[in-house]
Amino acid sequence: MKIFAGKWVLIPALLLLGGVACSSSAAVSGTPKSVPPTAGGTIGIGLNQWSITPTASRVHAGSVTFNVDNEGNITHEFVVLRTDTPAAAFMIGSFENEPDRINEDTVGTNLGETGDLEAGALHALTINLAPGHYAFVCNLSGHYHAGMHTDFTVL
Ligand SMILES: [Cu+2]
Repeated sequence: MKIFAGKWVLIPALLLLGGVACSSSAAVSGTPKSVPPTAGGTIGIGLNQWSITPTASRVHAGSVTFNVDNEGNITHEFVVLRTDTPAAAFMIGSFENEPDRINEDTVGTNLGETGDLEAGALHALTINLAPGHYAFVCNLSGHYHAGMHTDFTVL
């Protein structure tokens, strides 16, 4: 009898978890995400085909640690660029003798990057960020073109 009763407790708990997941994903696609209350902080970064998904789109200036998770199934990288240009508006061309990349030397200032991360790899990157507009990109050949870019604001 105890096991049977336990199942009835478990089912509503799973339904509740499903409801929370749905409502949080709906919030992500809508209004601006929450701003951490203190300077700097920690931001999670999900890399995938073909997207870069931060856990927040804004942060206060200071030391920021990006916990980068390659959730995809191929190699990706995470590059932080300080630039006034919207992340989706960079010209695509040749960079470091490879086609279909943006020129990190001209589109803005490269403040740091993870380098190549194999599928499933985790990498923490800490950068001191001043207020301004930033673009996060994966600049492996073809990856920016495919959609691996997002805007980020430091307040
Ligand atoms: Cu990539």
